[in-house]
Amino acid sequence: MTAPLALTLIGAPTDIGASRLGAGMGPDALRVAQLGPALQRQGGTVRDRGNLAGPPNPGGPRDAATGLRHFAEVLAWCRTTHDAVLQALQAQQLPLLLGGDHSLAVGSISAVARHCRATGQRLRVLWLDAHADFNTPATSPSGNAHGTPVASLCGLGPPELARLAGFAPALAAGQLCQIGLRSVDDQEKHLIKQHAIEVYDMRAVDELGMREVMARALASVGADVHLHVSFDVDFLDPEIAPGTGTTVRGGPTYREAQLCMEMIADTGRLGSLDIVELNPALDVHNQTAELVVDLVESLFGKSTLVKDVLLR
Ligand code: HAR
Ligand code: MN
Ligand code: MN
Ligand code: MN
Repeated sequence: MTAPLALTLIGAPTDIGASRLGAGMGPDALRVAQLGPALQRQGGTVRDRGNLAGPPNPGGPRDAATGLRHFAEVLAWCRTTHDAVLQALQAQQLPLLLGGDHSLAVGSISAVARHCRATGQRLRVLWLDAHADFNTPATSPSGNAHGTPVASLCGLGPPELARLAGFAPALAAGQLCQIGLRSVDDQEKHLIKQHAIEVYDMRAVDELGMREVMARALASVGADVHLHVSFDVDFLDPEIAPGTGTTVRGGPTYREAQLCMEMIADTGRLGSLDIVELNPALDVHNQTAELVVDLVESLFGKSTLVKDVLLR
């Protein structure tokens, strides 16, 4: 993108879809870690529109009707997120959703899908996560909505979520690529196979290396593509990123994560971003938020290449 980036930060302070509390403090942890100034240093103009408002987390068991925990509140947060992200896109802004848990991605990605349909851009979604988030209420072992957003976006599960974009499915299977998976429930594996989702799990990262994984994931990203990145902080190895609710060991290292972000930046097609599942209550001295800011700087073009300095 050649025009200077105009970024909008949208805080969604909720842990409505998770079982552990604390992801609602994610937006402020990112602000404390100086996300806005870091992005400004990458040449963007940054507008922080503050935090969205939504219902508190009532806790409690699954609803009998939907099979999800406090479905009404999840839906309210996703609707509000959808509207804020769509508004930013329509104002030619690049929205950064600061979660909050990953159920919010139904809201953000539905808005991006709607925007792409209106503008004729091709949408590509990179889902960086230890988990597939492909459960439906019927397959979910927990009833937690943060384990279900990919299924909703693929048209499964409660229609109020699946139809948030105004059409369903919001995403065709070919538009989605998942990277970093290492904790996938058996029934999710069946759904991934059935929908022929492009997946690079950690075994693929081990065998191919992050460079080849990203080359494949980004191969179809040309000038007509709007690239959305949905970055679940538990994508990262817990040794470097302890501040998230559902850590799974064996994730990308610092260097692998940097390369992942740099190769996305190199496409110049990043159009929207979710940063989700950061949980400062589980962190030590906000180090995970600081790491995320460091990686997001790379995602927006910060280069540590010696060659780039010499050529400038
Ligand atoms: N698959 C499990 C479930 O559905 C765990 C989901 C883990 N949650 C996340 N999402 N952090 O990425 O409950
Ligand atoms: Mn997730
Ligand atoms: Mn996850
Ligand atoms: Mn766009």
